Amino acid sequence: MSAFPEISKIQYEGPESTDLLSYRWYNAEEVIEGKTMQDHLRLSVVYWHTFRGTGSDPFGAPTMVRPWDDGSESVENACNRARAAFEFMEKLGVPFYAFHDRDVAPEGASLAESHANLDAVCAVLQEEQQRTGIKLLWGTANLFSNPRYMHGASTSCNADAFAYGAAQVKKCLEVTLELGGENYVFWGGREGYQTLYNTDLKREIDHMGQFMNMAVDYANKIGFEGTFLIEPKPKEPTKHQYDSDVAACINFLRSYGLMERFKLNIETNHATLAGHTMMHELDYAGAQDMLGSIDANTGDLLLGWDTDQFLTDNYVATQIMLVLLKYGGLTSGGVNFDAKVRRESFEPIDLFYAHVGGIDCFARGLRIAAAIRADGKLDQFVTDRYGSWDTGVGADIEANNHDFESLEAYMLEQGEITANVSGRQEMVENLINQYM
Ligand code: XUL
Ligand code: CO
Repeated sequence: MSAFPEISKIQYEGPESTDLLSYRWYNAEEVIEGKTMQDHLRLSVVYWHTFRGTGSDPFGAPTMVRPWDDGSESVENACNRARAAFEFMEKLGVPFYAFHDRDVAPEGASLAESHANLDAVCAVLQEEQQRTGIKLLWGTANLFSNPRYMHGASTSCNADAFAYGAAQVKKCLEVTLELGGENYVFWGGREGYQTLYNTDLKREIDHMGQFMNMAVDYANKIGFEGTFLIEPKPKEPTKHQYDSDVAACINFLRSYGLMERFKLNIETNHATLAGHTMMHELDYAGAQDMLGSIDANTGDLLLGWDTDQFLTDNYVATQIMLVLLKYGGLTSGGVNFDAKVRRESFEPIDLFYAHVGGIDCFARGLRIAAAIRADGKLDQFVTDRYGSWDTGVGADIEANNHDFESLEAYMLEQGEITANVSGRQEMVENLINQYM
């Protein structure tokens, strides 16, 4: 039985199309900078929002109408939901999906029962992956919803919560391996604090380092070769999340000897909550060779929380794609739509409008970024701006042929620095506008 009988496969119809259920910019097989759009973007649908989102909020009950879902926590319902999810992804034409253990399968009355539920649903996921060719971008364990994790998992004051979390991640790694997942994500759910008065910060972060090292050891033991990704977020649900931004995550990974096996999964709305632009977070990660994957969404300018909306802003998508192309693109990562339809957009067809728009926004961003790069004016401007480092004293400093003494001698002789040149921010912003 079809979950979306009124929808046929979304087609690329080109920029002239006015059909809101067609792609105007996303043409999967079209080659840009030597790679197909599909391979550049590696689009992915998230299970949690798209198939478990109910529209409930702190002020009201669920609104979503999902005819394929009987609302129960049964394994049978979970299996039917999985089939609906694959029909959705197939009609959208996306190559990947991502899940938490507890979104795809219901939590049981015991850990053993939860493991068994996950195995049962995974058999259906496996079947559907084979039927459609859709692959798992990443798996992750939900270590934040159950009340046992109220103080966190790996950073909990309760050692048993650490142990339970370890057991859950162990199983989730096995399942991710079985389903051929290309990455494994850690988003630090409740790994943070509400007040430092009751918190042993050093002990908690040390525990998190130990937990991640155990995950790497177990992955090596079972032959999971995928990339581990940490997803930075500064707050919500805790006042301060330890993985607060890209720089904090890199510092954590370096401190605990995890740089080899980890990269970052960077989310737009998390970046803005941290007081950064997405472009900043991506560029910082890229500069450290830590760019792994992106959770594609956006916040709302006037709301200070994680609204997880679908991105429709061509400027932000262009900025994202400019940075991704600069650092050689996504490797094992993807553009993962960690975004949800609004509570008022409660009909199944809204899931299509949302994803088609989000996909087209990224496809357009890719096209614009590639045009900017092909034109070369922006690159040339940046290259010229740093020209003083290509010859003379600049080149000598970069080659480590100077120290404070030799630079003092140089400047005493030179007297004053060569004249500065304008940064031309307004001109550069106008230049970007020429491509939009
Ligand atoms: C929470 C968030 C998560 C992670 C996966 O803000 O983004 O959904 O992406 O746990
Ligand atoms: Co996310």
